[in-house]
Amino acid sequence: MGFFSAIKKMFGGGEPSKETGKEIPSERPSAPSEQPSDVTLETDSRTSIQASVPDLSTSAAATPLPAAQPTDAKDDSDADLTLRLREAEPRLSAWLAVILEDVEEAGELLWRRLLLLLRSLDAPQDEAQAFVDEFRDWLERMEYRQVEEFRSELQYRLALALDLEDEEDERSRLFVKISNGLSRTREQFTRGLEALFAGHGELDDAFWEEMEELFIMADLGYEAALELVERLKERARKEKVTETVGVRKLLMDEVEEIFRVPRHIVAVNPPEVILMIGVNGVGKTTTIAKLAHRDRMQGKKVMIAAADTFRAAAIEQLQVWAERAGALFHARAAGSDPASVAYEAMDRAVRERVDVLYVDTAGRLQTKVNLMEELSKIRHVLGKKHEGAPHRSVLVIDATTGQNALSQTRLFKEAAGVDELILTKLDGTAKGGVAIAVAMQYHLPITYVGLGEKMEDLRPFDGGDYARALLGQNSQSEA
Ligand SMILES: Nc1nc2c(ncn2[C@@H]2O[C@H](COP(=O)(O)OP(=O)(O)OP(=O)(O)O)[C@@H](O)[C@H]2O)c(=O)[nH]1
Ligand SMILES: [Mg+2]
Repeated sequence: MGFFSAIKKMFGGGEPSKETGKEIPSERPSAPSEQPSDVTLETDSRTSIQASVPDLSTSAAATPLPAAQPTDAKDDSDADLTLRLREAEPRLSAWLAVILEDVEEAGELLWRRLLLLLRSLDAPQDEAQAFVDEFRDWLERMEYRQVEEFRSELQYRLALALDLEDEEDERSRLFVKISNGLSRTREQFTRGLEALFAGHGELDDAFWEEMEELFIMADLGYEAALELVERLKERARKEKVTETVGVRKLLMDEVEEIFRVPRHIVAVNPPEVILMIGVNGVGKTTTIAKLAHRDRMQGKKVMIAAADTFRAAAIEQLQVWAERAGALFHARAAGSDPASVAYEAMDRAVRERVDVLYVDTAGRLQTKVNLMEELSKIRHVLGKKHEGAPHRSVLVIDATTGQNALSQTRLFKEAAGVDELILTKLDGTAKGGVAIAVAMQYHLPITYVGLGEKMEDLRPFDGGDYARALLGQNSQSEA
């Protein structure tokens, strides 16, 4: 749950509350505080704390803050801003528009406004301050100054913290992102489809054959292409579609259906343990960092274990990411036994009452046999230390590898077990069609997609959005 989720209650479902501070629950989860890497934290991030209900008329008496100083809330401009926030549409983007008005770059004005926004939304002061401090540190590390450089990340962080990711606003932002990421795939695919529809009026054998070729070219592979055409024929028969133009809708429905793989729900006894697997260079480490970032923004306590002990540089890379995300980190020197690292990390994660443990694994072992043996050893020790662990084995696949994704999935599924897939590097590839093939052949859910190298570029996968983005529909409104 987002740590400012109380605001949902305030603004939930309709008119913004005109009486800020009146409909506030007395308890809420505490904010994620900065967790320096490799430091034992005694606090449990799930502990509820007593809310200190801010009263803007008296908050001048608030404790002074270490970094960005809150302004005197009696200040006229602040009162005016608070009023405008209350009057704004109860949507994140609307609130953001209000506080970013006249703000061009990072600085005191921005920190003040952010604190004001968070406090107006009844975030306890220390949580608001932690949010602002973390964000300011991040901007410094990234060397971003202009609002346009960080607006999107700021909105993403607020959405996660406020538990507003399902909001329509965020969903359409995600759709635009997926749609942009898939533009090259779509371009190729829709051009082929248009030509196909233009060249044939009726659903005859020649039409279906050409469609099959088109699917093969879109990186579905032979088997999946064949199967997809069969399914479309069946749909056309059932729905009595006889003209080629009607096939677009059938295709959209079918693709959406393919992605509707039931998600496996496992009863989790915390810490939830997630094992990241996949071949060399697909994006395992980066994806762990992005997932950890999401979890941290949602107030979870996270640990990352470097069970990729193959190169010293890989361990250092992971440590840097862990620090950036504010996650605990567990590693041993390069060349150590990966299973021992996993075992120790598991032990520590239980003792330190971590919510989520990510185990990063190597992608580059000399032989497949080695890789698979090592993975099963890691799985074994995790399960020995903590019942049910790993709760999820996530196979990371690089979308740019196209057809190769299919053989990787088969190999890992057979040898190591795979519960779900994350598809990375969808931005800019023309091979996004491979997602269909993998989901169709292996009946595995795709849970997230990587749409770029930034922290906010990992987003939950939505089959419907993906189908629409792939097949050239520009809006999700018709959904
Ligand atoms: N454009 C783009 N690049 C990505 C994405 N995900 C990861 N990358 C990049 O891919 C490269 C490899 O990422 P890593 O996370 O190191 O991959 P890995 O699987 O851990 O690699 P090994 O540990 O060597 O097996 C990095 O340069 C990442 O920035 C994505 O979604 N889009
Ligand atoms: Mg790695």
